Formats: sequence, C-alpha cells, structure tokens
Amino acid sequence: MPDPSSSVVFLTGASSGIGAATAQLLVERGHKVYATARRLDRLQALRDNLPAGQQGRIHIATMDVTDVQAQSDAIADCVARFGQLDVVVPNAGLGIFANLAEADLQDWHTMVEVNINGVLTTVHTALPHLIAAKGLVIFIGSVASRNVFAFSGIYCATKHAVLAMGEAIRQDLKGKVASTTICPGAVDTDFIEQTRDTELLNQYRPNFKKGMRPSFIAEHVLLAIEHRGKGVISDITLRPDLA
Ligand code: NJP
Repeated sequence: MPDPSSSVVFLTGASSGIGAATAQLLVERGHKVYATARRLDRLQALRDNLPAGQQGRIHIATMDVTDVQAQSDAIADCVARFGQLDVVVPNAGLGIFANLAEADLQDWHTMVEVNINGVLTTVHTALPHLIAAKGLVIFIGSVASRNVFAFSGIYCATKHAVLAMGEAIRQDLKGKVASTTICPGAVDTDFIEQTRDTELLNQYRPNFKKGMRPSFIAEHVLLAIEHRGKGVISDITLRPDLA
C-alpha cells in the first residue's frame, strides 16, 4: 500500500477549479502531483504560485484527456519522473446545460468524450501501475451521479457512468486497487461558464457562485488519500452548507 503521507498523484483538469485546488493542497501536504490540463498558462500560474520549496513536488504537463496517446505518454512520464504512481484523480470534466430539444449534438459528444471516455482512458492506462502500488482512483462524480436534473440530462448520464466506474473498481479489483467517488453539489468554479444558453446561465450562475469552495472538495481528496490503511471512502456526497 502507498505511503498515505507521501503519494504520487496523477491529476487531470488541474488548470482551474477543483483540480487546481486539489493540486495545491496535495503538494502543500507533501504529495507529489503530476498536474495536467490543456491550458499551459493556467498550469504555470498554479506552479508559480506555490512556495519555492514546494515546486519540486509538482510537474505540470499539457494534455487533452480525449487524446489516448497523450494520456499514455503522460502517465509513462509521471512514473519515470516520480518512480511510481499511487493515486489517479481523473477530475477533468464539463457540463453544457441546455433543453434537450435545443441541444447541440456535438456538446453531448464532447461531454461523453471528456467525462466518460477521458476518465476511462486515465483509469485503463494507469491500472497496471495502480495494481503494482495497491493504489487508489478518486473519481469526481456529482450529485448528478444519482439524480437527473432538467436541462442537464446528458451531463447527469455521464456522471452516472462515473459512479458506476468507481463501483466496478471496488468489485473487480478488490484487494488490488481502491476507489473513492466524491459527489459534489454546486461548487464555485468556472464549470457553469461552459453553458451558452444565456437564460439558463443567468438562472444557474448565482447558485454556483454561492456553492462550495473548490478547496472543500480538495480536502476530501486529501482525506481519501491520507486515510488509506484505516479505511476507504467508497463514495461521499458533499453539498453547500444550508443551501
Ligand atoms: O470546473 P472547471 P470544475 N482535456 O471548469 C479540464 C465536476 N463537478 O473544477 O483543459 C483536459 O473549473 C479544464 O482544463 P483545460 C465536473 O464535472 C463540478 O468545477 O485547461 N482537460 C479544467 O481544468 C468536473 O468533472 C461541479 O480547459 C480538460 C477542468 O477540466 C470536475 O468537477 C459540481 C478537458 C474543469 O475545471 C471539475 O470541474 C459537480 C479536456 N478535453 C461536479 N476539458 C461544480 N463546479 O459545481 C476540460 O457535481 N478539462
């Protein structure tokens, strides 16, 4: 089992929101993070804002989760740099909200490509390393993993799939790889800005603005990693306080 106080973590979607907060917290607590996303300037800012003494524990790399070869190269590079891979956090994801009747087919395909296929690629590619390390996959699901909400049905379908993946690992890889699925409600990130329907955007944006801080979700990623050996948080739902 990996050392719960010093793990090597492969993270996607590290350029903003929950991913950036997770990278920052894990590095601060002594873990090594291979932080990926498409936007290099955001990744550089994330690294540069860390205290100089912590910057050696993060490696940033541009990567699109829909590019299978790029993920394979990145995971190989992570293992080559840090010597092992203990935890993956396939956090990259997006939701584009629209009424089904007016939705763009390409938006549905993008959500499936990133939220399902991107996550599957991370997990499948990392699996041999995770088995060797008796490692952990931490999925970022959603309250949409168990419920279906109006105007976001396809996003909900992708997050149902994420919850199923976590459960599949728990059952098929018992004793080999652990899995945690964190299911948040609204978090104050750039997430809602993917929605182009201005009426829906204006309706939803205030709820996300008063949502949880991304650092609160990051704290639960840390908890799942640092509690290895004591127990596994299989799945946990986090909601805004008194919302
Ligand atoms: O959103 P945001 P969150 N390849 O927009 C990356 C879930 N969630 O932090 O590539 C690689 O700040 C993108 O990076 P970039 C949600 O479903 C959220 O809230 O540079 N990366 C960025 O780093 C998602 O799974 C809420 O554009 C790609 C990141 O994804 C996770 O939380 C509620 C990519 C998105 O950061 C993080 O989202 C909930 C690609 N093709 C679940 N496409 C919430 N915020 O309320 C996107 O239940 N990214």
